[in-house]
Amino acid sequence: MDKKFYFAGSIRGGRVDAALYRRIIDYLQQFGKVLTEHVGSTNLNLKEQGRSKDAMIYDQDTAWLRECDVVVAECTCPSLGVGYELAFAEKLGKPCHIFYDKTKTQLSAMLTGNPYFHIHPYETEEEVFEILLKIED
Ligand code: 6IA
Repeated sequence: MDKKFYFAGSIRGGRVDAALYRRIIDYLQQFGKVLTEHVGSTNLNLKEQGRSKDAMIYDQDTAWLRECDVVVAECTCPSLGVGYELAFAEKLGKPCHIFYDKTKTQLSAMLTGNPYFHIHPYETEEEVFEILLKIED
C-alpha cells in the first residue's frame, strides 16, 4: 500500500517558497501519494474569496489529515493554517516532520518546544532531501 503524505506549506501566509514546496512534493511522490499537491502550485489564485469555499477547503483538508499516514510541513514562511494543521495532526497522533531554513527564520516555540514533533532545521535544500530519504528508508 502506498504511503499517504499530507504536505503543509504556507498559502495565505505568503507564497515566497512555493517553488520549494513543489520540489519537496515531487520528491515525496517517489515514496507514495501526496494528498495536497496543490500546495506546491506556483499559480494559485489567492484572490478567490468566500466563506463557503473556505468551509470546503477546511472540510477537505481535515479529512485528508485524518486519512494521511504522515505530515511533512515546510515552515520557513510562517502560516497560521500550517500551525493549525500541525496541532490538528498531533491530536490525531499522526507523525509530523517539520522543516525550516534556520538561516531565514526562527521557528515558533510552540513547535520547537513540543517534543511530539520531529523538527528538522536545515541550511541547504539538499539537506531537506537527505533527511526525507532517511525518514522514508
Ligand atoms: O494560512 P495559510 O493559508 O497559509 O494555510 C496554509 C495551509 O492551509 C496549507 O498547508 C493547506 O493545506 C491549507 N490551505 C489553506 N488554503 C488552502 C486552499 N486554498 N486550498 C487547500 N488548502 C489550503 C485554495 C486557494 C485559496 C487561496 C482560495
